[in-house]
Amino acid sequence: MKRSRVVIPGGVNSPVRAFGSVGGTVRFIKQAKGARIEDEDGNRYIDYVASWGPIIVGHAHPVVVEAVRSATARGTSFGAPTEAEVLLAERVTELVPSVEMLRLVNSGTEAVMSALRLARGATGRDKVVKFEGCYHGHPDAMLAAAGSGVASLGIPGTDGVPAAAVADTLVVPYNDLDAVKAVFVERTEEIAAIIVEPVAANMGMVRPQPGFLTGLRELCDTYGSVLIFDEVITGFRLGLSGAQGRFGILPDLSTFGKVIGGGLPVGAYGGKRALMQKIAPEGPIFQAGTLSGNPLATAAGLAVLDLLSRKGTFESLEARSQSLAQGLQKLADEVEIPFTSDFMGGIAGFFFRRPPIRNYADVCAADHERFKAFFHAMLEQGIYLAPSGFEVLFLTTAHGDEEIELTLEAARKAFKKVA
Ligand code: KE4
Repeated sequence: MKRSRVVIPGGVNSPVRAFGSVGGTVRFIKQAKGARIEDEDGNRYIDYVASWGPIIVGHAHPVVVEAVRSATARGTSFGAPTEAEVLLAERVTELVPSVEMLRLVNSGTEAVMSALRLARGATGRDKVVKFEGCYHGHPDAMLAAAGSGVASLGIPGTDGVPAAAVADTLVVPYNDLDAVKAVFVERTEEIAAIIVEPVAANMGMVRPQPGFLTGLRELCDTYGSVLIFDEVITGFRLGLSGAQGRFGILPDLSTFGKVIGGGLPVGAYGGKRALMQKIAPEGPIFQAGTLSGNPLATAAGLAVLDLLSRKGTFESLEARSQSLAQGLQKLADEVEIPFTSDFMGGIAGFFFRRPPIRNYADVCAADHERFKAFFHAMLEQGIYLAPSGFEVLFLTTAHGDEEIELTLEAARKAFKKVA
């Protein structure tokens, strides 16, 4: 880490990798296979980061490796359309009912940035509503901290973001439909879009309360605003049609990433044809990218979607998430530690506090010191959890009964240690 800090800020290429909230020694990963990663010192771990979501069929899956290898042999990038991009766009439009057209980009951030620009261009409005604790990558407009009031205009959440960049971002508590209604009553025709993680997974896992997503859909219909589901994490991880398929709610636009690149750089945004046709070169709203639709990433994405389409895949993936979440809950209860776990599709989450956990304030009130101790007690037993209490556990189809049993055995000891 000392060497990498000399040439890379914080020694990492994305802040959460630096173990900032848990401390300790960052592991440099040498290789991975299935549900396991191996660090440069030869230590092996059962992996629940899974590259923060892209790895859903396990690391180095032979079908994915072969797809990327053969694509590479035909050239790595052309800057011209390829059949693979059409195939991937067709697959996504088949799998996700609300998506009639799709544009591929290179990251979730780019997908969100582009979707916001499209919503603003299509409506001629500037304001955007987001939810405290939801993360949508680092477009300036999304780096708004919640202001003082409940439905306040955003204030810069980081240095380098001008106040003007977040002046049109309204930040409200997750699951607080009344707060969103108040914003629309006050600002009626000003709201271009609501952007929401349909299941929040960047403040740990927080489910939408019954009626919350439906309420957002109704408000956007009433006021002519664009409903954007940020499915960069939930897309193709909660099921082949993502969160929108599970909840039966159709957003106007969706953003994707992670899984559809199979671990290679991909993002995507898509939705109603009438909206997407406004994107250049078909329409007047500009968006571009040198490596968008990259042949290697599209090959990996297509291979992963084919593997995920196999019968029973999501049922068994969710069964493993369930075993893990419920097993952790049982072990925490046995030693009377305040603990809440949850799961959905290929995601599991937990907090060191009792329910209810409805929003960012509830998550902040969890015992993050105890999380830190638990994280290390698991890491030293070969279980690699996400190094932050504001993240989730990402499972893969390579996490079998053995991996879950080993994880729960380690957790039994770790809970005793932090009790
Ligand atoms: P990227 O730009 O990192 O590809 O995607 C941004 C993004 C957008 N929307 C949602 C819902 C996301 O979760 C993300 C990125 N997720 C984080 C994990 N919590 C990426 C990890 C990291 O920043 O290194």
